[in-house]
Formats: sequence, C-alpha cells, structure tokens
Amino acid sequence: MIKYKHALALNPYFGESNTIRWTFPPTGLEYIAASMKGLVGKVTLLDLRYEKAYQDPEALSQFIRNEIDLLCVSISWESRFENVCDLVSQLPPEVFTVVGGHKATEEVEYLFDRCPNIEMIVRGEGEEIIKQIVTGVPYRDIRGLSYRENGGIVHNEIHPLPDIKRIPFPDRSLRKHDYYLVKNGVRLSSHTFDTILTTRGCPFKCKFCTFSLNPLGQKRSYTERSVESVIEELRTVTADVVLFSDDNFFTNLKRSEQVCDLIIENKIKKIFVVQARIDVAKHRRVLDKAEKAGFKIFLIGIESPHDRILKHLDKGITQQQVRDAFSVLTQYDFYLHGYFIYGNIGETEEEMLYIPKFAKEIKLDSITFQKLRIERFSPLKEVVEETPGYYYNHIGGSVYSDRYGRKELKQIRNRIRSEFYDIPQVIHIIRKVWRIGLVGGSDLTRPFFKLPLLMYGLARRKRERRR
Ligand code: B12
Ligand code: SF4
Repeated sequence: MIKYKHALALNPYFGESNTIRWTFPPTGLEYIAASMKGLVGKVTLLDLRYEKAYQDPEALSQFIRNEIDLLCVSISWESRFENVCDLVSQLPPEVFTVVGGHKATEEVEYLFDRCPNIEMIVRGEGEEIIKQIVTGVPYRDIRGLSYRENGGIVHNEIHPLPDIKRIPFPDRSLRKHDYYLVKNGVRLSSHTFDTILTTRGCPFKCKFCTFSLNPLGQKRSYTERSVESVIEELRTVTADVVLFSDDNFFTNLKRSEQVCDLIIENKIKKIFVVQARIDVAKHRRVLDKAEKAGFKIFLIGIESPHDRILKHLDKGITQQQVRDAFSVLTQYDFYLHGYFIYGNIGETEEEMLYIPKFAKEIKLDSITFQKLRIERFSPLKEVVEETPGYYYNHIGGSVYSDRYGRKELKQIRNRIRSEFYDIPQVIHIIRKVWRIGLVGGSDLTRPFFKLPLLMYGLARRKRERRR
C-alpha cells in the first residue's frame, strides 16, 4: 500500500547571484528523489532557483496544499540559511514535512524550533532513511531520524552509512530545465552542467577538512562504485560539462585510469571537471589518459604556499612538491584552479599576501581563497580553542584572531584578489578557456550583448545587500 501519493522534493535556495551556486543541480536531493521512486505515487522536484513563480511562499503553499502530501526539503548550504528557514516556516503545516541535508544535520534543534511545521529531520546520508519513512517503518525504528513526539524531540541513533554500490543514480528525469553558468540571473555560457558522484569519502586526514566527516562526526571511509556503473550513469548524462563531485577523483589511480579508458572506449564526449590532490602529477600515464578522455578542469587543494602551515594543516605536501607537481601539470592543456586557505593559525599578513605571487609562480589559471573555518567535528576546533588570541564566533564560521579580525582579513582578501586577478591574468584566463575549448565564440560575445542586463542585476544585488 502506497502511503504518500505525491511527494515534493524541494530545493529551497534562490536569489543567490554567486555563479557557482547556480551552476549545478541539487545532487543530494535527486538522490533522495530516486530512492523514493516507486515507493510513493509520484515525485515532483522543484528547484526554486529556476522556478520564479514558486519563489513566493503564498504561491508555493497553494501548490503544496493542492497537490502534495509529503514535502521533502533539502537544506544543505550555510549561505542563505535564515532565508530558507523563513520560507520553510511559511509552508503549510498540515502537509507532512521532512527535511535533510548537510546544514539541516548541523542544525537539528534550531530547525525544529525555528520551523514548527517540520515534522522530522533526516541526519546524514538519507537514501536508506527516506525509504523507511515513506514505507511506514515506525519512527522509533528508523536510525538517523530526529522527530517530534509528545511535545519533545526524539533523536534516534546514527544510521550506518549507505552502501554506495546499491544506491540508485540521482533522478535526472525530474528536471524541468538544464543547468548552466548564470551571473545575476543572466546566462553566460552555452554549455550545460551536471555532476556525477563515483566515490564517497576520502582516505586522507587533512586537519582543516571535514569533507569526509558528516555533521554527525561519522568518517566516510573511502568507497567506490564499479567503473561500469559510472559509465552507465555517464551515458544518461546529457550535459556538456560534468563535475566529478568525488573528494579526490585520483584516490585510486588504477580505477581513475580505468574510468578514463572506458570514457575513451565508449566515445563519451564531455568536458570533465575533477577535484584532485597534487599527487596525481607523479602519474603521467593517468594524466595522458585523462587529457584524452576530456578532463579539462582540475580543482586542486593546495591550501598554502608555506611548509609550516601545510604541516600544521596535515596536508601531507610541501611547497617544493607543489612546484614539482605544477611543472608537470602545466605541460598539459588542463585549466588549473587552486584552492587556498588564509588566516591560518600564526600566519602573518606577509605570508597571506604571498598566495597570489605563489599562485602565479606555479602558473595556476585561477584561484579561490577561503578563511580558515571551524566545523563541529573539525580536528582544528580544539587547536583554535587552545591557541591564545584565536577564536571563532560560531560552528561553521571563520577563525579570527586579535591581530586579524573580520576587517583585517577582508582587506587582505581584497589584496589577494586584486593582486592575482590583474588585467594580464584575466586576459590569460580568457585566452586559455578559448584555446582549450571551454568556451566558444557565442560564449564570449554573450556577456557583451547581455551587459545591460548584467549591470541591472548587479545594481539590484547591491541594493538588496544594503537593505
Ligand atoms: C561537490 C561539492 C560542491 C559542488 C556542488 C555540486 C552540487 N551538486 O551542488 C561545488 C563545487 C559547486 C561546491 C560549491 C560549494 N561548496 Co561544496 N561540496 C561539494 C562536496 C565535495 C560534495 C557534495 C555532494 O555531492 N555530496 C554527495 C551528496 C549525495 O550528498 P548531500 O548533498 O549531502 O546529500 C545527502 C544528504 O545531505 C541528505 N540530504 C540532502 N538533502 C536532503 C533532503 C531530504 C528531504 C533528505 C531526507 C535528505 C537529504 O541525503 C543526501 C544523499 O545521501 C561536499 C563535501 C562532501 N564530500 O560532501 C562539499 C560541501 C557540501 N561544500 C561546501 C561548501 C562550503 C561549498 C561552497 C560554499 C564553497 C565556496 N565557498 O564557494 C560552495 C557553494 C555552493 C552552494 N550551492 O552554495 C560545504 C558545505 C558546508 C555548509 N553547510 O555550507 C561542504 C560540506 C564541504 C565542507 N565540509 O566544507 N561544492
Ligand atoms: S582536503 Fe582533500 S585530500 Fe584532504 S581530507 Fe579533505 S578531501 Fe581529502
């Protein structure tokens, strides 16, 4: 017997102009939708980023009241969390509401308090848990679930991590549109984008990183899907650009090589984006195959140019190793993007400002740089708490010090940005993306013709910020 006739999988984020936040589908939610398939009458997925009509809570509520008997909301990101809470708390209380996602798992108590209409929160990876909810397993028997009972909140014990070999592919059939690069509501690229997840977890233990720790502190041991299932899923992907969301695509080099071989063999023609560690540079055969298979963008965690800081972060690499790796990587036609962290414990302004110089020395095409952040189970949390003069204001927030507070770090951030992204660098980026085929002619002219719209979007965003 089917318990729910029509489930709505809702991605409640919208109004965000940051390009990267618009580009990819809500993968976690699509996994949840796929797991419910066949167990509920029908599943509809609404991604509010692209559903203007439903951004109004009234209109959304009306749709939910008329059609939906199970509302599944994904709350994944730190940014716009309060806006999402505002929206969710206005949705119909009579419709059974389940929430899940990374941020929801971090904020269980707060969400129950803030949104009285939330019935239950799924903590951690939700594929197995949602199946139990929709098939009517008694709540007390569902591990990983927090729910309301007799005016209080019950937290069941943690759910074991699901076996990724048995999880169905994310349900892409529910999409009503493609995903693409958007800036201030204006489409910038003709390419469409998607993600694929072929492994979960990471065997490394960098001290600042909680990628493979979920917000419950469970370490996701590294697990792989079969290469055949990866190819089977890739064959269903229609997008031009595909991000391998794996924490490090090259953890098991033999497997990475097999994936590349099969992509080539099966003539799957896409632009692939991967997250990687510099270690991959030691394996030219794998790089040769990756290049041939269409891997064009490498997102590489470097974190710091300073050995002292790299050691402190337990990154397991040195500045010299980074230099050696880039002398190899730059021989390929890869677009190389580096991640850095600034504001590390004991780091001086001069050291932070070396980031853009170093990035140019090793010939990175682009960089992003983040302040050191602390999450609940981050091994760095204790270190910060024990270091005199260093503090953080909340879990998930940035680390500051008496010497480098919010204002000082903002100034440093601006200097890193302007020193790296100077005019020659911007020209280099445009040339490179053109040369290696990441953009075509229409992509370069598109922003030009849409300049008035872009300017309008920018002005509107500034106005919103001021309010
Ligand atoms: C790939 C990735 C990206 C991709 C996005 C891909 C996408 N599809 O959106 C890109 C590169 C764009 C990206 C960008 C950013 N990311 Co990111 N990213 C990841 C990464 C490595 C994997 C995410 C993923 O695909 N997980 C697999 C899916 C299956 O898991 P999931 O989404 O959590 O969903 C599961 C559960 O949460 C739950 N669930 C989710 N929704 C729902 C709903 C219901 C109803 C239920 C029952 C369950 C449920 O079940 C799902 C299936 O198991 C994670 C780290 C990690 N290993 O998880 C960081 C991570 C998610 N990113 C993070 C951050 C901070 C960012 C950025 C803000 C970085 C930046 N400063 O630019 C940006 C902003 C993105 C945004 N949308 O705002 C943080 C999030 C912390 C937070 N709470 O905000 C993470 C956790 C890394 C970390 N520890 O710092 N990211
Ligand atoms: S920074 Fe990268 S390599 Fe280090 S633990 Fe996190 S995901 Fe793994």
